[in-house]
Amino acid sequence: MHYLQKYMDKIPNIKTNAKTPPSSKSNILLYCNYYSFYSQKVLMTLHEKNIDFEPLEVDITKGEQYSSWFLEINPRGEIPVLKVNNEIIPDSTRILDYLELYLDPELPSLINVTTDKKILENINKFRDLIEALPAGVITVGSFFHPHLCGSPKLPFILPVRELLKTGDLGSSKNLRKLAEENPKAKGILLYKAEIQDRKHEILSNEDEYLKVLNIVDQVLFHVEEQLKTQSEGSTFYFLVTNYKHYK
Ligand SMILES: N[C@@H](CCC(=O)N[C@@H](CS)C(=O)NCC(=O)O)C(=O)O
Repeated sequence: MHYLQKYMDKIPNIKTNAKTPPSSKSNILLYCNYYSFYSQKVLMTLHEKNIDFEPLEVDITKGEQYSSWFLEINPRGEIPVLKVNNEIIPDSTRILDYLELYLDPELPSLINVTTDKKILENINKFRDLIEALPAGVITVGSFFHPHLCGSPKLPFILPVRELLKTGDLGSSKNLRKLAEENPKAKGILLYKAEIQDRKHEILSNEDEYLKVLNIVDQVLFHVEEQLKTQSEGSTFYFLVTNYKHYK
């Protein structure tokens, strides 16, 4: 079973028209896309913590993240975004911290699982290492250099890869155009266009892309080394040693 399937199966109704304000039963909404790495982190956390929420799918392959209604919510035009009542929380890392620290102290902890400072430091060290990996560069770069990668995984079938490649090539130009059309988001979109140019330089150049892959390799080496020090028995849970509540 795909590791996401258990989370996706729980999603009752995928809403595709996020423009329509939901007549929501829940006061927690997640603007997301099920194939986005950053959205997946948040979706898993919401499910692991058993939080009642409503997912609203934003179609990033069609550029829905740059619709004016979405730029009002997040001027960066990025998912995931969490909305709790009228509070907007963008960025997966901020969302995870919000869910862990502020939403409801009664909810099961996923990060602050212990008072042991050494274990917490270790959790945060790996969190930082993994968060620093540029997921978009890694993914889109693999479409430019297929010989460096294994077989692509769903949803990255050839038409999707081609679509995302073309999207990447025109992305900074689009961002600059959008910046002119959306005065409120202008500064952030222009900044994003600059970053996009830099990202494109890296991912389209084989030597530069190989440097990124080497960093991924080093990070995953550390993760594997850590996992080797832990038993895979009933107390095994990612990077946490002997966290007994996860069986
Ligand atoms: N730092 C952000 C990154 C979010 C991000 O890059 N999301 C991607 C989807 S995986 C996105 O929305 N891309 C659309 C775009 O930038 O145009 C986070 O952690 O949430």
